[in-house]
Amino acid sequence: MNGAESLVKTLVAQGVQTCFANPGSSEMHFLKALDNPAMRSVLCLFEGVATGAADGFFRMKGTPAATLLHLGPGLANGLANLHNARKAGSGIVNVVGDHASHHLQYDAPLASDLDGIARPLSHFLRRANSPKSIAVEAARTVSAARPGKIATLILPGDASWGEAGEPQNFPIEAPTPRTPPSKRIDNVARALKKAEGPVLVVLGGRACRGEGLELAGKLAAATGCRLATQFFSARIERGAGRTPLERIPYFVAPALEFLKNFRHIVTVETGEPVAFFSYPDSPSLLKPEGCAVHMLAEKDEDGAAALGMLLGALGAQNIAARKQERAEPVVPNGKLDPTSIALALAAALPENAIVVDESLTTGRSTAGLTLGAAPHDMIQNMGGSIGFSTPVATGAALACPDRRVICMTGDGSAMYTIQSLWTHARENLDITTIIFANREYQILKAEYANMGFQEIGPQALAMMEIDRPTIDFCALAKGMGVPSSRVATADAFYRMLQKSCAEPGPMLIEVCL
Ligand SMILES: Cc1ncc(C[n+]2csc(CCOP(=O)(O)OP(=O)(O)O)c2C)c(N)n1
Repeated sequence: MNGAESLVKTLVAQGVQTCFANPGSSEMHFLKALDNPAMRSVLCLFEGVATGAADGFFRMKGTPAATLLHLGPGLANGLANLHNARKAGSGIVNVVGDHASHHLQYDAPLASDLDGIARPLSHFLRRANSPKSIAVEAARTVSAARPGKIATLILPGDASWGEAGEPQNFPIEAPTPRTPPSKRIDNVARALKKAEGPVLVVLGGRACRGEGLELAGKLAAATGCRLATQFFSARIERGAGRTPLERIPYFVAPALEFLKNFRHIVTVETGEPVAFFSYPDSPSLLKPEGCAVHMLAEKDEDGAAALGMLLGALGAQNIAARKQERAEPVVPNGKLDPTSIALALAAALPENAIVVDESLTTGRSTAGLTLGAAPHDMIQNMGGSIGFSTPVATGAALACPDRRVICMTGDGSAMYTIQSLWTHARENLDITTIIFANREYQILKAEYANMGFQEIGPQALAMMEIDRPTIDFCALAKGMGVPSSRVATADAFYRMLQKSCAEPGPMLIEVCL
């Protein structure tokens, strides 16, 4: 058995059975080893698609997938979506091919400071120096990724082709989230008991779903506190029958307005609200003066356990959780705008859908309209690097083949990683990609005004408009094997969305705004 075979067998034995790949010459032995029925290999036509897909896979499955990337440049192409994954707490195992050790000294064209490129975004970084130790290194890499970290294994050619030891079949323990200290929980309980004025509980991480969400709903019912998330969350379970979470607005002025009356903010697996960007004369921290912040659970702690302990300390374990009622669906007609789009989405969302949201200006202010829709998961971009949604949808669809994925993206964002569509078609994934085609970087126009500029000059404007030439998304979809439709009214959008959800396989809807 060579090193590459030992590596793939170890990955499989450690539970990593999906690999998003964009290979090159240095990974030929790994490719040969991927011919293993226990490993699903998915070709991505750009590394940013591979890393984003691995992010989406982890967000839905909770266990890491692998990526296969080609030396420093291949990894560098994937870094932006690794950044987003890192911020979302997604675990990923990157296998990055490198030249054979003896070849590195000659500075061949693809030689680079690969370790240097990998280090800033990898929580864990190893170089497999010997085929004999590759299995142990691979098992350690998986174990490092499992709790939601970026783990990178550099695979030199000679470690791939050399004679290896046995695969690592016994799992190496991955640490579980820490339980918060009870003293801290008691302090928060005491503060809440004597709190004067409104309390906001801000949830992040795993606390936005499952047991954590249910317990937060109990806390809201018991204490009357309000529940919210930051503007972006890694994954929220929402919709009818679930505890509803408000969303702290994106822009500083409405965020300050939203927060202004709270005297206490309790944070669970997240930090206190911070502005996405800084602006002249505007604060970075958004809490009002005199508001106390109580950290109930840190990002890597068990937020559900913390909420359970808090309910215990308040004697409120048995109360019924606050829940969202089903909203009567309203099928909109006429003009397409953020409200009619959100109503169409709410009416058409199938039970248990996964919504990947990169809708930017088209969807950000109207997400509340889908709170009473059928239960669904919502995935958002935690790292702010656009081009995240179509790759993440790819991974989410592979993680949950029995669920429809709705991927909403601005046209500008879509163009970063449009190659995802080809993988949607090749793998016949149940993904509806909705492109909000306003032919501009609209958010940047708002940000330009937020900086206090009254007028936009022609050169600046040209940097924020993507209309000359007009991008034909239906043609792009056709070229990559995805059926598509263009809609210009709210009712046509609703009908097309519904149709796409009823039929298997991918579909693209270009929404002309
Ligand atoms: C990697 C990266 N490059 C650039 C940006 C800056 N940026 C933020 S939003 C945006 C444009 C988004 O346009 P679009 O997706 O069409 O949404 P719209 O604002 O029109 O709703 C850009 C370029 C970014 N966030 N990430």
